[in-house]
Amino acid sequence: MKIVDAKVIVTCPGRNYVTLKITTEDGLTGVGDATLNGRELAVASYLSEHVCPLLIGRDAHRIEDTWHYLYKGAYWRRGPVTMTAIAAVDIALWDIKGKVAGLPVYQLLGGAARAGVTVYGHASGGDVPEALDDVARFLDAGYRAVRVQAAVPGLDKTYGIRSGSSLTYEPAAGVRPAEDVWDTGAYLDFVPTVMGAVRDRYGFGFQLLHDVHHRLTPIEAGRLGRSLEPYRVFWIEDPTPAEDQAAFRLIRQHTTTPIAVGEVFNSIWDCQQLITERLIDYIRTSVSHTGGITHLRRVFGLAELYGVRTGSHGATDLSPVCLAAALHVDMAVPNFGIQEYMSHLDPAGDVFPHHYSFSDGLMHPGDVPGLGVDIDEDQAAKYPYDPKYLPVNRLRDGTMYDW
Ligand code: CS2
Ligand code: MG
Repeated sequence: MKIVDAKVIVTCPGRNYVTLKITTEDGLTGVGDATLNGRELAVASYLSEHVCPLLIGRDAHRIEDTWHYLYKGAYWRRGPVTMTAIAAVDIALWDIKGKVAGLPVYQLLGGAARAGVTVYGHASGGDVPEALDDVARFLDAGYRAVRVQAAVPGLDKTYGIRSGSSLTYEPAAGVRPAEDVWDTGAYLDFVPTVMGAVRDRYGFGFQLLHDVHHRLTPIEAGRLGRSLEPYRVFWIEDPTPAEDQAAFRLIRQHTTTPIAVGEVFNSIWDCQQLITERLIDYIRTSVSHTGGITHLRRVFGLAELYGVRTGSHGATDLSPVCLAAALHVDMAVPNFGIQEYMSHLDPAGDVFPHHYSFSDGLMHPGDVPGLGVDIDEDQAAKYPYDPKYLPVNRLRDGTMYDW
């Protein structure tokens, strides 16, 4: 089944997305997410200049061979741009294979290992009362897991705080990176009061999560983890810059609070030490930044051997195509943990018609053949690319820091 067309569609329905659409000689199409927040055109160019021409004439059925053709064939290996580009091809080919087989992709991955995919939503607030009220919105909507972020007193801006009436937090804002100020001491003193207030108000009948977003040193992360133990958080996420895998040995010496890492990773080698030394409890690699379904299954398979569960990234900058593919993988993996779900900004739903659904805290990818998501090119054309950058952080003395 030869590939006769492969094109990159860049659109901005509420935020920028990059989508690869592959068409076969039979007229079947498949879509893959190639969005890399703040560096979208790098992946779009990698695909359109260096990958799409090589796909023409290849057999769409040969997913594994195509993966290695693109991975080994690039010579220069790994990295977020390369692995997001390969992911988009891989996801699109699994979409096509599902359509040929007449099955939803999760059936090709071993079938349903659960009734649905437990997801967590993002509650936040400009202060503790606001954050507590926002938690109620998610619990009332049926979520069984809620991530809570609150603005740190004394800081002008804090990661993860939604503004206005939007249901979604969108960090990529300015045409140049906003420069935020960070204060670790203020943060470490404040977060336990937030988690304690949540448990005081709502009890322990749901999973409570928090994203540290790469901002602590290992010993600070140990201190935070220990301070949160009374509140039984489901995980602290990205406590320290994830590339320093050995640093997590120090965190583990100081706390039993579970740790989730991986959204900035793009290959199994990025997380091999964290998994094989059991330095984390959840691996957050996403299907669209980690080489697609083919490679993500390898990461999750390694994690299963070491008792590490999945907890894939699912912020708004991962498109509805990514979410659909993630849900198919989540349905089938044995060591599923949880899936992040931040509803996409309007009018993304007009551009990406989909079959996935949410009910009673669980999501399901749907049972149509393939991924159950598509891109409406006419709608996509209405929303031209709008360059946006993620913020940067500086300490109060101006030192560049992790955002
Ligand atoms: C965050 C993301 O959802 C999360 O866990 O870490 O919002 C992250 O900041 C964005 O995906 C960056 O583009
Ligand atoms: Mg995160």
